[in-house]
Formats: sequence, C-alpha cells, structure tokens
Amino acid sequence: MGKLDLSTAANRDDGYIPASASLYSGISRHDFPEDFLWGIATSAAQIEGAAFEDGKGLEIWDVFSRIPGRTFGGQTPDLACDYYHKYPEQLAMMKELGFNSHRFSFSWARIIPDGTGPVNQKGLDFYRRAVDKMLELGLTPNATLYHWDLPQGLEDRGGFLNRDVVNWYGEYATLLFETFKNEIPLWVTFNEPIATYVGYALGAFAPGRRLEKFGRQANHNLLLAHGEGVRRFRDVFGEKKPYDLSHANIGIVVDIWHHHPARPDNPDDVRIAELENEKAYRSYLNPVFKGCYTDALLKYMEETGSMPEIRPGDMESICEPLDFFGLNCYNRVVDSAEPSAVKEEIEFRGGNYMDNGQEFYPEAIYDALHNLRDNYFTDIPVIITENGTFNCGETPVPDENGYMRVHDTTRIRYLHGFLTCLKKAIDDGFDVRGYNVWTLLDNFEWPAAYSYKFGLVKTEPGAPGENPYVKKDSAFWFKRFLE
Ligand code: IFM
Repeated sequence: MGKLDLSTAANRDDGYIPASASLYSGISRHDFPEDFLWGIATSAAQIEGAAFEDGKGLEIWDVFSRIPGRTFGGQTPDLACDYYHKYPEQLAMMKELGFNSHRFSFSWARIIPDGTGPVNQKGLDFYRRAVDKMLELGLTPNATLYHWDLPQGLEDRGGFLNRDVVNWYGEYATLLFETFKNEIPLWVTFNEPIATYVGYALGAFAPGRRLEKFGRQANHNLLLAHGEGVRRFRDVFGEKKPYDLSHANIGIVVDIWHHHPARPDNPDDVRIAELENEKAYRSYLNPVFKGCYTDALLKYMEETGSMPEIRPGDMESICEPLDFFGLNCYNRVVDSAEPSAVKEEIEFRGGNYMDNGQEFYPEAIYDALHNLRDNYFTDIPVIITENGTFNCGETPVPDENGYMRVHDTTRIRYLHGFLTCLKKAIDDGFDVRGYNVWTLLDNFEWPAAYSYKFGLVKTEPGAPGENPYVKKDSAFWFKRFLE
C-alpha cells in the first residue's frame, strides 16, 4: 500500500469550512438534550495494532487475515492505526473535534493472552493509561468487552462452539469490572453478535467456519455468555439501578439492518425479508428481551438441522434485565425475489444512493427505534452505539492554499440525514441518551481491511510522520455541528 505523504500543512484547519457544509446545515447539538453523549466508536482489533507487542496473545483475526483470500489484499490488523502507541493524540483529536464520549473495546487476548489463565499486566496497564487519558480529556468511557476478537487460544478449544466459553467470558468480564470499577460508567457485553454467526456459519469473518449449525450454536453460547456477563456485573456493582452515568450501567449492542420487502403485497418478497429479520436481529433481541427464540426462527433451525443445544434454564439465563440498549444502525435492506423490484422500491423512495452504491435511507434509525419500542422494551434508554458510512479511495487533494483536503460530501450528507431523523425520534419521545459515530480514523474494516474508509479522519497503517492524519470535510462538519 502506498503511504500517505502528509506534509505539515495537511491538517491545517484554521477556519476551514467545507463548501458542502452549507448544504447540510440547520441542525446542531443544541437540538439534542443538554447531557447527550456525543461519542466516537472504535474497536480494539480495528485500531490498536501492536499485534505482537507486550505479551498480547493471538486473536482470531490475526490468524484469519493470514489465510490467503480472506481479507482485501491479504491485509492484517498488525499495525492498524497504532492506537496502542498513539492513543494520547487520537483521543485528543476526538476531544478537539468536540466529542465528549468514547466507545472502545478491550482486546481479550491483550489482557489474557490465552483467553484463560495468567493475566498480562502490560495489557491491563495499557487500558488503564487509555481510560485515564479519556477521563482527563472529559471523554466518558463506554467500554465493550467483546468486539469480534476471540483469543485464538480459545478458538483452538472450540471457541464459541464450546459451552465453556460462558465461564471463560465470565472470568474475563469480572476481571475488567473489578479493574475499572470506578472509572467506566458504560459497559457493553457484546458488540453485534451477528458477526460471530457470520464467522461460524458463513466463513466470511473469523474464525472462518462454514456450517449453519455452527453459527446457531455459536450464537446461543454467545447469548449465554452475555447473560453470564450481566450477572457478573451485578455481582461486582450491586443490584440493578435505573440508568444514570453516576454509576456503572450495562447493555448489549445489536445492529438492526431491517429487511423491507420491495413489494409489501408480494408474498415471496415478504417471506424473504421476514426470514432475514428472523435470522438476524430478532434472533438476538428476542432471547435477550423476551427469553425465547421466535417460533419462526425455531422452525427455520428445525428445518435446516441447525437447532443449537438449548438446555433447560438457558433462555431465562440469557434474558437478564439490562440498564440500556446499544443500537448500531447503518441502513435498511430491501429484499425481493425479483431483483428489479429492489431498484424500483429504492427509486420510488427517491432513488437515493451513496457513492458506495448503498441506498441512503436515514429513516432507518427512526424505524429501528420504533421497532425496539414497539416490539422489545419500553423502559430502558437507548444509546446509538454506531452510525457511519464508508467510501473507497478518498484521495486527498490540495486546496487553493496547498492544504490537503478530502471532500467526503456523501458522508456529511449521510450524517446530517441520520442525525436529523434521530432528532425527530427524540422530539417524538424516544429515550435516546447518546450517539456514536463510526469512526475517527480509517481502520481495519474486517474482510475489506483498509479498502473501506469509515473515518472522519484519513490515515493509513504505517503512514510516516508524527502526524499521519488528514481531517476529512466530514470531521470539520462534525466539529461545527458540535460547537
Ligand atoms: O467496522 C464495523 C464495526 O466493527 C462493527 N459495526 C459495523 C462497522 C462498519 O462496518
């Protein structure tokens, strides 16, 4: 990969206002509650780098990314954004852009290299330094225990297919709850459990197994581990209290990409979309909030021979009351038995596409909040734990002063659209307490590796120089929004 040539002028922002900012205005943080959390979301494997430093164990993406053909160009998370060394300046950048919170994840293998057994003190010390820095900067820490990076040592013992993962995870969770008992007010058990399904059923994610039954079993065991994590949390922090940042709170993060039938009156389209919803977000939300799998999912698992082992008491133990819910929302999906009908539905809605080919559908965030309130719960707040979009390329171009700029206008349009719909939801009474943009820096985007650029700020792994960052127009836009 070509390294970015970042001259000292690259990041000059003295008063820079992207030309597109005037197109996407009319909304600011003042339209949201005073105490709203404005955060940047990241995850360990995607940004930390230092994959082999200071005693860190291997995690499944270290291994998976080395299997030919599994990631774009064979790229690995080895270097990523080098947050492990550069966290002070990267956290300071979040602060400088106006954010007041940071959602990050712990790397299990950095803390317990084999997944169970001896603790790597250097790993824990790193997170201690990073959390202290967040607090010093006024960034409320929002910590995820597991964001897709299982220690390879545990995968070698069956990973999420081994029911012992519940206890392995419980021990790891307790260690972190006790270590950061007084510093972290927001805790997440798991980020987007569907990634584990993809890793065990479809092979596209680590660890790369490919059997529907594996995916369903892995998900069931993950949900059991989630319930265990919540019980361990209560053991350390005491009985459940209403959500409040003056004490620790726990939740789970699920992504809702709701599938819409392209033709709501066509039974085939409806069947396809409904099954996708069952197999995806409903397979997590139902057990977590209602203590059961839906009849439709049970039927599907029965018919496909993928029914997991469900022991008596399992469903109750998954359904532990939570303090908040983390919603990741990126878009909707339109399904049809007839591909041309998908295009027609999108065009009927205005034919809004982004540069990456996806539909621009900011109402997805309003719809998802409605869906949650109507179908799952009414009494816990929601934090938008991720929202953002990617482009490919985004080559910096010099402006009239010779400063490098990235004109990511579609990202500004996307963020403006989603934030406008989020504001409407809050005005309509939905209890949302925070929003996290995905993400600060271009980073390791799983199989797409460094080819998908999600950051407000451009960088590349191993980019030389002391300041290897170029703020994109969207970073300037967000800064103005937060001012
Ligand atoms: O990068 C991912 C993140 O790890 C989980 N949520 C979706 C993001 C963008 O694809």
